[in-house]
Amino acid sequence: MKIADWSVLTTCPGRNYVLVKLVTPDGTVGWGDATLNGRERAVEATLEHHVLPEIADRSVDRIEDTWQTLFRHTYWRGGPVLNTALAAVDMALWDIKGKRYGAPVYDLLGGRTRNGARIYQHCGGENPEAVIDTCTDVLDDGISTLRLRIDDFVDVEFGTTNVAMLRTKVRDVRAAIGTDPWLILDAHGQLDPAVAARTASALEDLGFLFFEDPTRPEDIDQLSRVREGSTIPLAFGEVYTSPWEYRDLIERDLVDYVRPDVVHTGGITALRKIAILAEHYSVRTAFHAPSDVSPLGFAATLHTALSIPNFGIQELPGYLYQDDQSAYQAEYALPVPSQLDTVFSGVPELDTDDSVIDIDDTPGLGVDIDEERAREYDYVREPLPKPRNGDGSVRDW
Ligand code: GCO
Ligand code: MG
Repeated sequence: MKIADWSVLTTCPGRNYVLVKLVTPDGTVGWGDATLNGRERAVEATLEHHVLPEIADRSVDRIEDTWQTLFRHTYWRGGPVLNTALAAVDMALWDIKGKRYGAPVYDLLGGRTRNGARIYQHCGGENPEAVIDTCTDVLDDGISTLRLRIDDFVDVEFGTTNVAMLRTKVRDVRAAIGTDPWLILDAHGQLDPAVAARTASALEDLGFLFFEDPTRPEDIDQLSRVREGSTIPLAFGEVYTSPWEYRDLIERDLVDYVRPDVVHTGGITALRKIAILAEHYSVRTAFHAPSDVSPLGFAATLHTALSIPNFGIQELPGYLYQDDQSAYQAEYALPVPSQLDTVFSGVPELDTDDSVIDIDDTPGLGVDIDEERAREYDYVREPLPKPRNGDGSVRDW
């Protein structure tokens, strides 16, 4: 069976999503997510001008072979733009395969290894008091793992910060929520290695599931400094765009959780490759999935999460947790995708009482797109944050 037709659909039901549609001669449709936050048009152009014309007429059955050709025959391989385009094709092919065999994708990946995926929720706020209020609300709703963002507690300028102040404020959160819930702290790669190491040991006794992105993604050696002085589990890798970028992290025991994003690392096929390597080193997954991953990409993430043995925890996109809206808006002031359910149907639903999310046995990825509605929401150019230090120099966000 060949790929008979394809199209790219960019929609903005509150925020931008780029979707790829592949169609077989018998009319089976597969959808993939090609959203790269802030650089959507670059992926759209890659798909329209290069990737999709080249795969027309290929067999829809050969997912791995298509992955290999799109990854390796580009010669200048990898990177966020090319691998996001590759990911969308990969997801759409898995969607088609599921529909053709009448099976949910997780069944094609070996079947369920669990009844649901344990999730964590972002808890943001304009100041630490507001963060505590958000945490309390989220816990009241039955979610028991809470992710904090370093900027809500301290100012990180020039890669450094007041670690003692951070500890005091995080301790206040712990005092307010009690001993049971797990915490996650995301430092967004903003800390210099020495400061990251000090932060890790200062937070060690405060009940962290993991400390996320303590240092910059460009140099994983910086993580060994953090590792040496602390036993806090580390999570890393959400900005990486190829399975190969996880190899040293895993083999050198620099992480406890890997955070590949299904959309940016090359789809379900890439997530599987990373998860299998990680399994051999007892490293677990915490797949990246904030609201810049569409419901379709999130479904693809879940199908993978539900079928691997070393799943750890799953990030929840803010749009699946309604009470999250204010916290989400506060975080980077990014838009809330409020008209999402007019475009996407079959989106996985959260069972808050259990802190887990599950997916049903609809064949394929299980998410459908209302193309007509999607076309009503035109692309809106939304620049990414561009923070500066006090002296005007560039600062990470
Ligand atoms: C996370 C992330 C995101 C990123 C976003 C950038 O842990 O989910 O850090 O919220 O900021 O993906 O586009
Ligand atoms: Mg993060």
